Amino acid sequence: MRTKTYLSTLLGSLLLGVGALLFSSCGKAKPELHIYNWSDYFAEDTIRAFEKQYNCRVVYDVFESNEAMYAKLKAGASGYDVVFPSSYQAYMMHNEGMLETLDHSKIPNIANIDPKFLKIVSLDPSMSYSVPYMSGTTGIAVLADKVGEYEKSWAIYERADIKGRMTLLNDYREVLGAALKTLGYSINTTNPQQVAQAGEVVKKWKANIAKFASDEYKPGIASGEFYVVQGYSGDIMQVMEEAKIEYFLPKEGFSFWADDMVILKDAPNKDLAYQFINYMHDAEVAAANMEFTCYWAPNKAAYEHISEELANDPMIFLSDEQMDKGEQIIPLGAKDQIYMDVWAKVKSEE
Ligand code: N2P
Repeated sequence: MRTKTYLSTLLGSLLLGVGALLFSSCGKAKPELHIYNWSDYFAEDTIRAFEKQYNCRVVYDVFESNEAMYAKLKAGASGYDVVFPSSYQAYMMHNEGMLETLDHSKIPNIANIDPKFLKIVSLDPSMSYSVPYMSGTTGIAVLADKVGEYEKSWAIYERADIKGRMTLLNDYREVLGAALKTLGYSINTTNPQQVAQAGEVVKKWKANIAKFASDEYKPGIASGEFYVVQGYSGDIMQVMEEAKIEYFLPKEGFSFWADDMVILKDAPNKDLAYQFINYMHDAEVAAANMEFTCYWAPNKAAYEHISEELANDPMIFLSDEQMDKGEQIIPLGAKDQIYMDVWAKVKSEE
């Protein structure tokens, strides 16, 4: 009995050893690409198709704001290869030496990038450290059935009759920016008095909202929990059919933005990162991502592959007139602190 046990143990170990040998020689683990991105930002098949084509595994983590993403990276989170900051955040990260200078020979598809985008939106028109991914607007979505008559204005947040049914983004530049617009100021002012005034406006709005939310607003309005939300155009469009949702760009002005793809300087798998960025600007891949996300991928080769409906959607391709009412959030360097201080006060005060 003892001998039998000993023998079977020996046999077991031998088999395990052979197995390990086999695994290490033939079953080599696949290379991994670590992505850090906003949620709901790829078509359903994008990642799977990339994994198949490049025989790799993609690990996809999400963040809900530039601030949260940046804080995590600064706190020492390493291991990410490709990150998707908004352009102003990418600019700041580049200034801090966090980003790889891009080798264009490894991204031939950047020839597809729409020059119009580079001219009017990009903060890095030579794409030296970033490649644009998507662009959209930040506006207001309402459940018309619940809200009744309303004006297309940020003043909707003053409505005490729908108190507790509204949300604002959990994003200091977007929320203070909206308040600055209602006061007739630039979204990028560095005048401390103007930002302080905007803080007072947000405090009034805060009394009527359920919460500051950057991800929850979407299922919240789709399910009818929230009636008015500040949100991103494409994310609202993705759920528009689930409920009677209307989206508008407030008359006082709004922000438009772009999110970019960057490679971190300490990225463990730079080759795969380049392949991924290049893949995202394949005309058909970019078109599929546009159809799903309902944002503008500034890829001129993709425009031929999108549906007529999308191509003619004024929420995706803004008219020049609308564009004039929007303002892009730009980096403010050290003056950013003015906003952060006011925001911290708004958030902490009852
Ligand atoms: C993606 C939302 C990204 C918008 N779901 C913010 N730049």
